[in-house]
Amino acid sequence: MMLLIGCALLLQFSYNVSLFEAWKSTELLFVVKPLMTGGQRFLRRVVAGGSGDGGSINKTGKREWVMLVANVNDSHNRTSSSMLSKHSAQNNSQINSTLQPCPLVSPHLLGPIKLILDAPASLHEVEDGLEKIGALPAFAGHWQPSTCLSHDRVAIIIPFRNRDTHLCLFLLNMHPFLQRQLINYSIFVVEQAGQAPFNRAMLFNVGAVEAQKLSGPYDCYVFHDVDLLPEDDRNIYNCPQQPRHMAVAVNKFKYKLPYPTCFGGACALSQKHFEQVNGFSNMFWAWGGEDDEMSKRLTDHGLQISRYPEKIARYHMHKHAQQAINANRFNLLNTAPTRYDKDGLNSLKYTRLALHQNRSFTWMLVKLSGEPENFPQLRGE
Ligand SMILES: [Mn+2]
Repeated sequence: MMLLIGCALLLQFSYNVSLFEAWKSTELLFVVKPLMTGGQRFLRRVVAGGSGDGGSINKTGKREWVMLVANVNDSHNRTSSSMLSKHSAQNNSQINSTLQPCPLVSPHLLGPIKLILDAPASLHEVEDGLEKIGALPAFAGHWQPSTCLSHDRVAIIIPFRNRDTHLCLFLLNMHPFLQRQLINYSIFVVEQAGQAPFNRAMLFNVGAVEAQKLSGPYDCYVFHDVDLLPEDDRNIYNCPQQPRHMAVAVNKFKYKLPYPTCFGGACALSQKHFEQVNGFSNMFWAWGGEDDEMSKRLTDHGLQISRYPEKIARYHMHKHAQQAINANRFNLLNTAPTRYDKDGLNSLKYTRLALHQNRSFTWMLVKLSGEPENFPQLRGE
């Protein structure tokens, strides 16, 4: 009993320390409020206005972002779930020595699936829904089969900003999907702080690096847009021998691959290949080009892009407004080969401003370095 209390105190303490470090390192003042009472939105943005209520000061002296509070549990529950995950991790490592490898084809696959597309009102609703079907992870969006040993340890990396509803739908659909595939996985949501154009590829780099630090080693990364949902669970979320482009047939493009070198939407890369090509480029701010750069980066390193057939790798993309376009993307693409070895993982600079580990995902807020000076120039098209 004393041991349990000791563990609880220790875990509670380390939780607070990690948050405190985030505060200290950025000199931001956060107020983390327990949310998630009935009907409240799960990702409540506390608009920075008054002193100490979130937000940071940008170069022009304005508060430039709003804090996202993704807290489900009060501190007591957080401690319990941390303990649960620790215990299950111990149990799993004990079980692991006797478990057989999972079957190469999971017996739980359904093939084409009916997606849940009705937006839940809150993360509470998402997690309640997952709990009802036994698909809610114990901690940090991590799950692994208890009856067999998974072949891969997969980190699912989701770049994020202002897409709360899409994230709810992603979690609700993807947890049961991945569990049917008997994947050992964790979901990481990497939110870009500030007002600079979105840098999807750089957020992928950050997510992979942070995943390794937080709960690695991972053999495999699935880099995934938050607005995409796979429609067939034979589309396995692991890393094959060669990098895999996953979002082959998307409703938005009439379920056809738009062009042969396409690498957009969702892709899977092993840790080995990801390191071999120095990760994604960090230089693509605003929409477009970063996926083509990775496509080129892979083939220029002698790798081949693999794909499931169009009838399996089908995706639903939620409708949304077109994002600001990077008018400079073709120039960047043309000159990319000269930068592979200096633009990527080895030049990645960012600050992690906050971290929160929910039951259904790990969320982090990051400030990216090297933001372009003049944002409007990027919106040239
Ligand atoms: Mn989209």
